Amino acid sequence: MAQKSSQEYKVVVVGGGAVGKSCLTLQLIQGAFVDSYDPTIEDSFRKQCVIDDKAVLLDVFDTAGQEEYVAMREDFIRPGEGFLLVYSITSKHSFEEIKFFQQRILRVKEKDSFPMIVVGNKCDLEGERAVLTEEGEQLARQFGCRFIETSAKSGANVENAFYDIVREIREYGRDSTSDASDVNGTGGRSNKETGEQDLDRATSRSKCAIM
Ligand SMILES: Nc1nc2c(ncn2[C@@H]2O[C@H](COP(=O)(O)OP(=O)(O)OP(=O)(O)O)[C@@H](O)[C@H]2O)c(=O)[nH]1
Ligand SMILES: [Mg+2]
Repeated sequence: MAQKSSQEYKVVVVGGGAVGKSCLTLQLIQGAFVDSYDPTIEDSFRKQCVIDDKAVLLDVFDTAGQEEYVAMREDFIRPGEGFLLVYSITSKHSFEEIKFFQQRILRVKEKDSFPMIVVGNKCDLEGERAVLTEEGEQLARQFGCRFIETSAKSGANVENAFYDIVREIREYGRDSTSDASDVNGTGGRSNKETGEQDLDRATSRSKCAIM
């Protein structure tokens, strides 16, 4: 019998300029960090992973944060099945910006909810923190999605952020077929209910291999 191929997930990384979208993507794909800043126009990567014992092919789209390249964004939003809404914990402005991205995604998708995760990056820069963890949690709760703080520099929680969005996509797929009354597509879960347990689940049951 032919071997069952991996389920493919199209994950899109969005957020303002210089919040660390490319570094998060690079850290996931190559396990590396670069200090220099080179604004993205568009990039995409693929990685084979095992998430919760299931083989997965992650298609990661790294989008432009800089205003001059924003026209490209809709081309990424349309095929996207799940979104990382990334801000930098050192920038209140970037935190405010993800509200705009959330709205934009829902508008393009013509949905009241869609798989997303709020990602507070640069958590290694605690001394420069401008957005409290509680503010991130609160916004994620408002969006009805998971929240995670990451550091593309140290690698902290980077895999968990990408794995959690895959979990959101799976749950959204299940909910939309099994429970049409669940309008926010979260199975009635609040972020608080899922947060730490999901992290435990991620660390204990997920592993990744570069293709
Ligand atoms: N300390 C620290 N610096 C980071 C982290 N993530 C990214 N950076 C730095 O922040 C700058 C911007 O990172 P990028 O990943 O290029 O940002 P981006 O969001 O892709 O930017 P655009 O492509 O313009 O939208 C670079 O100098 C990175 O080295 C992090 O987790 N910690
Ligand atoms: Mg970039």
